[in-house]
Amino acid sequence: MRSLARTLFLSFVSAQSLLVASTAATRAGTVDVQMLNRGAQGSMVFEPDFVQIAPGDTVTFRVGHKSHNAASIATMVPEGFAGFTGKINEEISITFDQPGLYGIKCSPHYTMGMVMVIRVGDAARPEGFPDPSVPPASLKRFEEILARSGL
Ligand SMILES: [Cu+2]
Repeated sequence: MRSLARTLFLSFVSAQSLLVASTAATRAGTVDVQMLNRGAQGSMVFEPDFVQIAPGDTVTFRVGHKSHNAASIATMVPEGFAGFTGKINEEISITFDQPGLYGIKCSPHYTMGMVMVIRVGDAARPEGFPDPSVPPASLKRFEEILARSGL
């Protein structure tokens, strides 16, 4: 953030929200997700595996461990979303303009349940989310993520 914009931004936020923002290690509009062999939720995970953002925010997928990628699941994105497929070990940044729920997978570890959910705006859980035809381990993890997130 440039200094003028930062000054303007800082003048509008309270000390408390500043503390929260610095604790979460995020800056406005961007969220980092690590692709990991092992994390707090088990093996082969995106961390965090649930991200809540506002329309126009960006998610950056980071190479925490090697041999992963991030790709949208065609049957688990809002209608009209173009979709994306990162290469293995590629750090990609995706900006989400359209409100809704997005299912994201790691292609090589899809059958091992390496998936996550991005919620843009205050969208409700749509019918058919998660897609019941995704690999069983991924379906199980989607249900866990959604239950934990109250969706
Ligand atoms: Cu993976």
